[in-house]
Amino acid sequence: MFKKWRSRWRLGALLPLMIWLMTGCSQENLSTLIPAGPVAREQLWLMKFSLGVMLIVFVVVIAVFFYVLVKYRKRKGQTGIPEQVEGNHTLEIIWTVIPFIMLFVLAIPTIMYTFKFEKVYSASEAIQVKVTGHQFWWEFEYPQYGFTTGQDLYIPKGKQIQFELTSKDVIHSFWVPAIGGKRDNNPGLINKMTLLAEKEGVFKGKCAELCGPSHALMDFKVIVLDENDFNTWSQKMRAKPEPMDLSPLAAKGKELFTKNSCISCHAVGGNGGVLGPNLTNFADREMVASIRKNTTENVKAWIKDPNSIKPGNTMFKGYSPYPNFSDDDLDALAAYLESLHVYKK
Ligand code: HEC
Ligand SMILES: [Cu+2]
Repeated sequence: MFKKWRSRWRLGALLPLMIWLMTGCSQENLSTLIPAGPVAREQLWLMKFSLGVMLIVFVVVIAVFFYVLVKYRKRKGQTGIPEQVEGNHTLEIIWTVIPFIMLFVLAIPTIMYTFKFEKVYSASEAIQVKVTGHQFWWEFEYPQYGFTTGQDLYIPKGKQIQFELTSKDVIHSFWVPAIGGKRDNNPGLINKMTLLAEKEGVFKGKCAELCGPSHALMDFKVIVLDENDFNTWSQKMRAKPEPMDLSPLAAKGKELFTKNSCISCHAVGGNGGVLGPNLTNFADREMVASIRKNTTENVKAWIKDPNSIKPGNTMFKGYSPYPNFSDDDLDALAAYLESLHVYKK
C-alpha cells in the first residue's frame, strides 16, 4: 500500500514539470494566448468560448455520473439485479436535443468569425504581401513597393495587410500565433489571408505544415514598426541599396560572393537570383537562416556547411562538390554579409 502511494507521489511530482514546460510555450511573441491584433484576439475569444461550452458539458456529465454512482450504489442486504429499464422517450429526446443545441451554440460564432476573417481587402485598402514558402525559408514580396525580403516580414502597426500565400515546392503553412493565422501555402494555388498588428515589436512566425526534414526550423520574424518607421524602411528598400564604403575585407567578400555564384541564388540590392533569400538587408536580421543568432561565427558556420544546421535545405543544391572555403574566405564573405544594412545601423 505504502509503495503504491509513493510511486503516485513521484508521478505527481511530474506535474509542476509539465506545467513549467507547457507555460514555456507562452512566450509573448509566439503565443495565441497573448494576442497582438484583432484576428488573434477574436480567435482567442472563439477558443475561450468553445472551451467554456465544453467545460459546462464536462461539469454536468461528471456531476450526473457521480450522482448516479452514489444514488444507485449497491446497498447492504440488496440481492439480485435491480429493475431493468428499456427505452425512455423523454430521456432519449433530451439527450438528442441538448447536443444539437450545443452544436448550434458552437457553430454560430465559429461560422460568423470564419466569414469575417475571409474578407479580402483591395490594393487601395491594404498593403499587399505575397508570401512564398520554400523548403525551408520564407519569401515576402511587396508588389506595391517593388521589393522582396527573405525571412523577415516588415509591416506597419495598425495597417491592414492582405497576404497572398503560395509555395514553390511542397505545402507549407503561414502562422504568426500572436497576430493570427494560420493558412496553407499550396504550390500552384493562391490562398488569401488578412492580418493586422496592433503592437510594435518582433513576433515569431512558424511553418505549421510538416514540409520536410527541416520543417521545425522553418521560422520567420514579423517586425511591426510604427508607420513612419515603416515608410522610412520601405523607401530605403525600394532604392535597392548596395553597400557603400566596404572595408577591404568586405570588398574581398563581395568579390567571392560574385565569383562563387552566391549571387545566382541570392539578390543583393538590384542584382542577383531568387533561388535563395534576398540578402539586401541581411545584417538587419536577428537570425541566420531563421534559427541561429546572426553572429559572424554563425554566418561562417552556415556558409561552410548549411546542411549541418538545416538538414535538407537547398543552398548549393546541385553544386558538386560543395565549395571548400578557407577560413579567410569565410571571414571575407561574413564581413561582406554583415555590411548589408538597410535599417539598423
Ligand atoms: C543554389 C542556390 C544557392 C547558392 C549558390 C547559395 N545559396 Fe545561400 N541560401 C540558399 C537558400 C535556398 C537559402 C535558405 C536556406 C534555408 O533557410 O532553408 C540560403 C541561405 C543563405 C543565408 C542565410 C540567409 C538568411 O536570410 O538568413 C546566407 C547568409 C547565405 N545563404 C549565404 C550564401 C553565400 C555566401 C553563398 C555563396 C558562397 C551562397 N549562399 C550560395 C541558396 C543558395
Ligand atoms: Cu514549411
